[in-house]
Amino acid sequence: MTIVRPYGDTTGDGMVQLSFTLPIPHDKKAEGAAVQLATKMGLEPATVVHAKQMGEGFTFFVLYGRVHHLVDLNQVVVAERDFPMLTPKEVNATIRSKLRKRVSVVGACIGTDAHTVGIDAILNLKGIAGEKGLEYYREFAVVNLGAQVSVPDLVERARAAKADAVLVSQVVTQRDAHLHNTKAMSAAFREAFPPERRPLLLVGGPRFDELATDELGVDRIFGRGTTPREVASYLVHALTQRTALSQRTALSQRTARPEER
Ligand code: B12
Repeated sequence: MTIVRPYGDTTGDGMVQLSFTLPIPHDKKAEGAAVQLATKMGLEPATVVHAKQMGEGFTFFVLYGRVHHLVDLNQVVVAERDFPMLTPKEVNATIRSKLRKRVSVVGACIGTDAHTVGIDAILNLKGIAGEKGLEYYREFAVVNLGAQVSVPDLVERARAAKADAVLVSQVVTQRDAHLHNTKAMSAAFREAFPPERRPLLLVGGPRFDELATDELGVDRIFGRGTTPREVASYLVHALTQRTALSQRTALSQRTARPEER
């Protein structure tokens, strides 16, 4: 089955639930306004199932209604995982055999963002979802700079730690802060390092589009529900590929005939 539609009470009935806030006090007219908005968005018929005033002059709504849209699964584009998931043991063994040095990782929340729980979940020993963070892996050397780190500081700390990878978390998305901060961060690293020496740039947070790597100038974007093992597996994959590429380049330069050099 490649065409699907939402399900509420009976299979394929098209029923969905939608929530939003309007900047008006809660009364009958506000509920009518909510229905009007939902109808314009394609819910037909739309019903208010929950409305609650949130402070003065704002109302939060939940509406339930039918949409007629179909989803074509053949046209769904997502960032598929294109690297193998490794166990911690395999990660450590691959680093030892293929990279032959510990992998230096520097992480931070940048800008004014103080939401450190996400980056801590990935880096700290404690980890998340039953998985230990990167500090648990013998072959990762982890520096976690915590909250509200400026981009120039991050660049300097990455340089001092000879970082192979920089992991940045951005949770606050107000006025697209996460996008602006990430672009500023990737531009600063590109300016500060020659391409072959620039650390891998990973950014994560619950509201990123994982397909936006080119636009943001980063190597990989990790979204909601990321686990440390996924990040460790990606790092091993990307760094071993990078090392293999630079070894091939060095070899071809050495074996090139003098007139080609
Ligand atoms: C806890 C929390 C706080 C705590 C943060 C404590 C701390 N040390 O982190 C405190 C109370 C300080 C706080 C403050 C604020 N908060 Co707050 N906070 C939350 C809350 C409830 C949970 C966030 C969280 O911890 N999630 C759990 C972690 C594990 O999930 P995660 O961050 O998504 O991380 C995972 C993935 O995204 C990914 N990941 C994340 N980063 C990275 C990085 C890399 C490199 C990788 C690989 C992966 C990765 O992996 C993680 C593990 O799976 C959310 C609401 C919510 N329910 O989500 C609001 C929320 C994030 N906060 C919000 C706001 C507005 C604020 C304040 C501005 C409020 C205010 N007016 O003061 C301040 C801002 C402070 C600041 N300067 O940043 C809004 C953000 C809205 C927006 N989209 O911009 C939210 C969504 C609440 C809301 N609905 O309004 N907050």
